[in-house]
Amino acid sequence: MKNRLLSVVACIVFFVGTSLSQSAPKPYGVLPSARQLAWHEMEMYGLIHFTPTTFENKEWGYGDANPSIFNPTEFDANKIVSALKSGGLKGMIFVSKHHDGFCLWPSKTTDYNISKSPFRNGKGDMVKEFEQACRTAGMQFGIYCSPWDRNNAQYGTYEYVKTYRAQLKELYSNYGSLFMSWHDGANGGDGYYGGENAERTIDRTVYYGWDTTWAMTRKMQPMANIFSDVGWDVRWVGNEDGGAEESSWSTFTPLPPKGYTIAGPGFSDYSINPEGTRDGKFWMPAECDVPLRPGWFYHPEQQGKSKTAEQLFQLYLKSVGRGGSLDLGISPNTKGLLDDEDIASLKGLGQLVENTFKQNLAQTAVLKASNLRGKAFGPDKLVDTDRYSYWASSDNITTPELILSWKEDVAFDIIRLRENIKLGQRIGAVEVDAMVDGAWKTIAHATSIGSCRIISIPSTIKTKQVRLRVTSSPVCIALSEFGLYKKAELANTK
Ligand code: FUL
Repeated sequence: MKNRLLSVVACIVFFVGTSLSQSAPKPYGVLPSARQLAWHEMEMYGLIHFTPTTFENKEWGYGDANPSIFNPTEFDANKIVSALKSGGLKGMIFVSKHHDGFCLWPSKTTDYNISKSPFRNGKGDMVKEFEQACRTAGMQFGIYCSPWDRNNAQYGTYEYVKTYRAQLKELYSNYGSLFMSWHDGANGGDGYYGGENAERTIDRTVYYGWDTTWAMTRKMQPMANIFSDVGWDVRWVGNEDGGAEESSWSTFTPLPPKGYTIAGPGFSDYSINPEGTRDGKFWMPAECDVPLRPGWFYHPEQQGKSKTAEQLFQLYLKSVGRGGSLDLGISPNTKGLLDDEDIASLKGLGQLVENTFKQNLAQTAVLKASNLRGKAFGPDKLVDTDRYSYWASSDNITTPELILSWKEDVAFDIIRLRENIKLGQRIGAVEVDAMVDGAWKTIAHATSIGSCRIISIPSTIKTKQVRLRVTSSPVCIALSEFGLYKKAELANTK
């Protein structure tokens, strides 16, 4: 009887112990929403600038261009979208209205819109054409509607803010589910403003009433990430060069500019945006925007100056590889087509990303972890293709190690790490060593892992053993990928 009791107790202890050690780690800090998770998974998308400003060969239209100049006779949204898709981009944001105020859809809010242009004999809706091309290609669609409007006579008054919201309402109502609503902080002051040709200033801290506008965005488009230099979901990286800092945290606490108590679009100290904030108040990862050509709009004199596929791949490493996204500016010419060199660069980028990350060499290694939380969280989860399965350490182990061994040498020059961000951004820093001439040699160091951290190593490493050391973490780890890759070479893209 006593024996039987003892074995029952032992069984209970065993099962409780096992299930405790196998329970998932508690989340850490602020967490991404479903809409942000979906955004992280996209990695790259395009930002299309194409308005009468293209036909004026300017970067900022003044708001006085005659709609009759907008006549792209060879425009085909499907062609542009398929070029983006070949680049590995997963969506596009269409600048539906830029600072010049011209609406690329037949808006009821203003006469300054596409119906007054010769495009499709005044029956066109370019927002619709792009949206449908995206849906057909399996790409996501988003919009940019500039708050600054250099055409509108009422700009600067509350009447205009109502008009702006009505424009957003049209865009949120008629173009399906959007992945992003992109808002810009630029406001240069002067403009046409219904013929006044004047300078108008607004108080950026209150004029647009962003909280009201964005509450409307949430309600009408719950999956749309709100982007701005301090957006609700995604922050501007703080430059237009396409790269975040080496350490770029997905969490962020916005900083008001000197003399202000609050921060918002167009009034924040964005010097902190490239790095974000470790343990920040909000999950607000960085979007790195950069045009493919030198300007956001097409300029014939910039022929031959498009970024090459190799340059774009380097930007991919500095944006997506630092936990953010790459938002690539694409500018059709006056015919409504992309330039051949732009198409070639996009195609090359797509090849480089796809071929580089095709084979994770860590999948062929024997993996040995210094700590196991339980079978459900073993190191094998690091090399499956599920972004959210993960290797976790026990609650009290914050600096575990992993050794990967192969029978033959492997050669790699890129390391990719991912955390299961559903449990927050946990890890503070890692180091990676390779066994070289019988001794461990440190080959890489990184902070801010998050959804994706790519480390590019200047020269190829050949080794039979690699060691990952988590060197700092406030809590146990939840790492979902450890990948070793060899950068691909560019095949002929013509
Ligand atoms: C900026 C704008 O002023 C540029 O014209 C462009 O649209 C860029 C993406 O955002 O702030």
